[in-house]
Amino acid sequence: MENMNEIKERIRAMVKEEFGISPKVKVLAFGGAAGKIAEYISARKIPGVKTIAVNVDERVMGLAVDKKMWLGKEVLGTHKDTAGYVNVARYVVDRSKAWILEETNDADAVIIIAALGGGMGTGGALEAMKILKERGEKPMMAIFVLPFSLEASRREKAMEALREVKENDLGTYVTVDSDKMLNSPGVTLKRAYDTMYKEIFDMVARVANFTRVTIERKFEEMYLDKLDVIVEEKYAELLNEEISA
Ligand SMILES: Nc1nc2c(ncn2[C@@H]2O[C@H](COP(=O)(O)OP(=O)(O)OP(=O)(O)O)[C@@H](O)[C@H]2O)c(=O)[nH]1
Ligand SMILES: [Mg+2]
Repeated sequence: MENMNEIKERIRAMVKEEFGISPKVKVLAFGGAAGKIAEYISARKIPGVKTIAVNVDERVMGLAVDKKMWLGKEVLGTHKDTAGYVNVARYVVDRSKAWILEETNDADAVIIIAALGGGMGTGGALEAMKILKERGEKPMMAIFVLPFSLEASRREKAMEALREVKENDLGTYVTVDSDKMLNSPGVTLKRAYDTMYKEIFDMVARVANFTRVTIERKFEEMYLDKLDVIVEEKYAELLNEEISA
């Protein structure tokens, strides 16, 4: 009896997989620091999560993530970076609007990650949120790393970006403050960054899990009776094969 239920449970899982209801969460990481965070997430594999690093900096191509987007060559020419100019990043990302929409089209949820304060992180994230908000309908959230207060002008740029997100209601976001790392003196910067990356990883994992549960629930509501019938049929088929073998 136990065994039968176990087999049916397994068939159930397989049927669901055939229906393609495994969730797809796409993480868009803008800028250099976010690229490193994307690598951290990618190395630890969360089922259903795809990491995409986006930058105008060619070094994005060297990252170990699921996908890399090197944008802006046509705008920047031989310049290697936005040189901190948020508007340059915004312009480049706005030109890549079609790509952003296409890339996120099949996602059940989108997570934007950026360390605010630089050009690409700040401008890229803001512009992408604007693009995704315009399309609407898709769950989206942002995870922002705030620069150290010591980086005064970067910190100011980051706060300005948060104000813009709030005022224009660009989307839900959470912040992870670099200053927090200063609370544990004696800890190396590498260790401190690792703790921060882990915190962000956990957030992404929670979103992925929530997305999976939501999709499964919706699927079960739609197919509940049918699913049971299919499972019974497959189970009977298996039994028959067993008997005739
Ligand atoms: N967590 C983490 N934060 C970093 C790292 N390097 C820089 N930062 C922080 O992230 C902020 C933004 O830096 P980047 O992401 O490198 O900048 P960017 O978005 O690539 O900007 P541009 O190069 O100007 O286009 C900085 O102000 C730092 O506070 C890193 O290795 N890890
Ligand atoms: Mg950079």
